[in-house]
Amino acid sequence: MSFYITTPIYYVNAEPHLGHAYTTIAADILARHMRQRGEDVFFLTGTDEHGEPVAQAAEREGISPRELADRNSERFRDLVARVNATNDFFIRTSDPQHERVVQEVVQRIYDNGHVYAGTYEGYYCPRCADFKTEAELVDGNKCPIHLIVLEREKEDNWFFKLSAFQKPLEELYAERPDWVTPQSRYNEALSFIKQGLNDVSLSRARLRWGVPVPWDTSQVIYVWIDALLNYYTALSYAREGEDLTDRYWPARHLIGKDILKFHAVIWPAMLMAAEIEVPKSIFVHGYLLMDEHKMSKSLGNVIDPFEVMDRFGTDTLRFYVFREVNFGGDGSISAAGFETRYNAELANEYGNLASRTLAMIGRYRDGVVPDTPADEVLSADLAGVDARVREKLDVVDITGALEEIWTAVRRLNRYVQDEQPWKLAKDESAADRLDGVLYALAEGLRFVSVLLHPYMPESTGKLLEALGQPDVSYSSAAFGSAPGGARLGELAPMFPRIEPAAAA
Ligand code: ME8
Repeated sequence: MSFYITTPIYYVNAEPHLGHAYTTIAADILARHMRQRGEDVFFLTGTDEHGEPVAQAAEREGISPRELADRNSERFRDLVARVNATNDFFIRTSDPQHERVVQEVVQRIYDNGHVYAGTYEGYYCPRCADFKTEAELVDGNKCPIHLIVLEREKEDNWFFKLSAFQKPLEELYAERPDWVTPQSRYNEALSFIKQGLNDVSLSRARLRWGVPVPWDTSQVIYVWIDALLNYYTALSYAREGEDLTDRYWPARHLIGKDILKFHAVIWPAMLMAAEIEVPKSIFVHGYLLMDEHKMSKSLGNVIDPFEVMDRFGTDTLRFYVFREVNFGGDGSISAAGFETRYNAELANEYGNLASRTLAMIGRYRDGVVPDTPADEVLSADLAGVDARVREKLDVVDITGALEEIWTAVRRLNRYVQDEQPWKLAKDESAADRLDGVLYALAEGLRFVSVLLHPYMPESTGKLLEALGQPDVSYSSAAFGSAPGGARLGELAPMFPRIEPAAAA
């Protein structure tokens, strides 16, 4: 089966921050997990480069939009590599191949009779690139997200007949109750639709930085129409000489809740208008907060993900954000929180389990994992963890799946405490028992590491190598399935404790 997963494409009006890394890592965890299961995965991310958000930021910096886009797109590409994301393609909406397919699809929407010339009169936020109703404004006439004063605009442009899709959208929501999750976001989108849909501008008359409207090149296509189409256009040119659309479309989208309306209302209507199948699903996550405020470049309270990774490593970042904040909801993160979880969970629990296990097999069995059957009690306790992780990740419960795995990590540490292998080692008559305990520990460590692999690919990869068991396929995630007899390799300390003073 194919599994096509996407992140939003990020605006290049500023440098990436931790919020961007968050969605990209989430998509990567799902992509890696599905590859473990042998699915045919395609993972897309990229940058959104047209429209006022970028044009105005470039103007403020005194450079051209293209220069700004080139510079910041590269930073997003660096971030993707640095968080260890295994994306299959990185799209830029300034790619000529993207622009061509955008024009084709928009032309089809026009030919199908869903576009008309009209006049937009109302408020527009250039940072959101979004038309705002009066009810949405705060403090008189400020954007509710960016808190900047909005001007009333009047502009002749092309309109997309979103209102004509009210009924088809309601039907879509009725037929597919889990096409937007979590449920609260489904309810939010549906109630927005039920309030009655207004037509939306499909083009901008005053802006030059964008894709020209094919039948009226004096205007550019509205940036959201251009951007949403990235999910579709990418498949047509991501592989040279090959069109992947039939193989992977429709997509599963991961987005933040800030862009729900575009993805859950406008996007499916556009696709219906162009006679293209709507997405398989949309999962909407919450905000990473700093001191209870959304982390965002406009509020200036962003954490630099590169700095975090310099200090704690990539795997720690990948672990921490999903452990600390329940994926789907909002949650606060902090430097102190990073440090606490790093020491308490990665250093003391997982790292310690690994180093103790390897050290004991080294000391008591010359570095060779004993070949004995798995401990039955432990087997019973770990049975079903792999199935539950899989079920949770099938519904994008990234935090819930991690909690399942972590319960198993803790169970293994308790096993060490209960069995006290260092005592068994002193008793000749307990040699068989010690074999059993050491095998169970090596096997338990292997088992949790295969499950953890999508979250922390680098450290689990090294550990599995050291265990002589590099297979990360999901079918190998069965406790007791790998035979003993492997000779252990070297492993540098995985998560050395950070002393608070040194970390400050
Ligand atoms: O909206 N917490 O781009 P953008 C969690 N170009 N996630 C966050 C976050 C936070 N504090 N801040 C940002 C755009 N994100 C458009 C999208 S898609 C066709 C076009 C993440 O650069 C989250 O995924 O503002 C959010 O939806 C996205 O970054 C917005 O990125």
